[in-house]
Amino acid sequence: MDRKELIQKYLEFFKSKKHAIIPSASLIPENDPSVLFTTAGMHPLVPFLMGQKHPLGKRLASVQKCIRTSDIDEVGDAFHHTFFEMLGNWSLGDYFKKEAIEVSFEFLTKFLKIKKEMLAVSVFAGDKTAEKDDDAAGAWLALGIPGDKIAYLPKKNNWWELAGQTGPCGPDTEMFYFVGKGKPNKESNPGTKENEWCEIWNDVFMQYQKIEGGKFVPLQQKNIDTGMGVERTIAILNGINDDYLTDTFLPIIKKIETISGKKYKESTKSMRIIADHLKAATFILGDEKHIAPSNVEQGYVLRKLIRRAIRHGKEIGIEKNFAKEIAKSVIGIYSSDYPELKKNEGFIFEEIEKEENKFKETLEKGLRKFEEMAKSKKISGTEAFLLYQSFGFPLEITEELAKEKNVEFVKKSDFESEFKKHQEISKVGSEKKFKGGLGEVTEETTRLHTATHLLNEALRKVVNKDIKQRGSNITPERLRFDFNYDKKLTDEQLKKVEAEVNSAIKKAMPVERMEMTVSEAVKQGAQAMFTEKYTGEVSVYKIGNYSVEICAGPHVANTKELGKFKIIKEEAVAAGIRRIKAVLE
Ligand code: ALA
Repeated sequence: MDRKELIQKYLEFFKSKKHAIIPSASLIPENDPSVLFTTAGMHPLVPFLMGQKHPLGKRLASVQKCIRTSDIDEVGDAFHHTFFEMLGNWSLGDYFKKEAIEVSFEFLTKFLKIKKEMLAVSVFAGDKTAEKDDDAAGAWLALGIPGDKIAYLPKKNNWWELAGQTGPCGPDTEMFYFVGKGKPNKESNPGTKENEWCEIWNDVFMQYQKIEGGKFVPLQQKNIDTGMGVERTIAILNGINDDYLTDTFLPIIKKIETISGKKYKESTKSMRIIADHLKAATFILGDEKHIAPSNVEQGYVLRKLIRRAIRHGKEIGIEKNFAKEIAKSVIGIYSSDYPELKKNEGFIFEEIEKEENKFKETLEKGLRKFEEMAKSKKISGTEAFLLYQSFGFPLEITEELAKEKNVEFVKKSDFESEFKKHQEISKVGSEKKFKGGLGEVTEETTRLHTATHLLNEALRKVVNKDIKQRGSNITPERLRFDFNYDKKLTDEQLKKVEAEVNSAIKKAMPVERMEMTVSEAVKQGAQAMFTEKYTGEVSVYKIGNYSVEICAGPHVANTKELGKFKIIKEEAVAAGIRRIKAVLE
């Protein structure tokens, strides 16, 4: 069975069980700045698990693109990935534990035709928070899973919540396939012989909410949240104990073999890291949010992934640029299901190659510097920070080099504190940037604020419809506006933008303030910076029929109050981010 067939079977099966199929959401969570990436199919569904009504009903299913950076160190083995696809089905206060387990079992044994003898499960062992899950175990026993194949495990294994967050959570039951030699022994299960079992599916019984302070309170509705890893399931269905040899990876591995002239068998770990990291990078770049490599947030994860892949490319003897070729092969596998990859192909190729060139400039020198530092057989956090700052080595690369060369890492915490200092400096910068100058409300700043909304819209009209605000800062003298765009604006484009704003000003449009929920605002086409967190009603400013934005204000009452708009500067601030400074005369 191949990837497409599994996805199709899963979605059709759940459709037949009256589930509505929902599309994969963006890899960058909407309105949730506390996590960088969508890590599970439930992530976009949090409000609905908390009780909000979903427009498509109480039963949903999807295949969701996910990024999990917590497993980044494990990448290199046969089953761990930073990017993966998750199949999931949800009950929003509809069916619960027994039915969810029965449906999972039916799909595994009847539709995927997995033999019962090859399956084992784990259930929650119980603690102060919730009791031992005898109900789940009972449901498995009733379906014919023998008692010795049911492992009772603690919270660490059988409890699911979004890492580090408050929100819906609960005990779970996990389903495993036997990947040991021959047939499973009587005493083997995921508790006793962990290495013989590969987890393929997780049914979470979401009946609690984790609140501030780490306490758990019952949710008003009992939900089911499940997740099945596409790559792993395909591997076991084909009797291969290696995800990288399934159709989700094989074309990429083959491409790496051709480019390097080496065999997968000999360079397994490096090839897996290259394939995984550049697949994840291609998906992040290809997401509609247009994230480019940088030193903060998602951009930094992207940078780490690309750079680590480039380092491993060098390790297996690749001299020329190769990242773009790998991205092409990723797009080849996935673009029919994720059209955004094809649509953003130009951006993906340009950014991945730019990052590769940039890192290659310092990689050689950085490796020499590392060798020099490593002579003492010790490397310190401060030295690692120097490698980061001067040669662009993310900590993970230095750590990996140290491990490979048997060099001891001492006081790694020094790296973290230096890095934090560095990040705090940029955070202070970004806080200032996002404040929008509201600390100082004067007639001038109010006028410039309204002009910023007009500029935001004008850029989309005149330059590119995908432009989005990435930051703004207003002083009484000028406005500053940051947005995503990967090229310098030409003089002609700048003139057009200026003229567009001035013509909007001349239309003497009224500026109206309204209050509504974020989803209503989005429905009305409101612009919003996704990094902001909104709860409840938000304030929305509408300028005639020209612009709608979620914004705290303040604004003038009519655009005719603005006078003449003039751009004084256009420059780059980071990869893929441009800045315009403008004044009102
Ligand atoms: N949200 C659950 C998981 O990711 C299903 O395992």
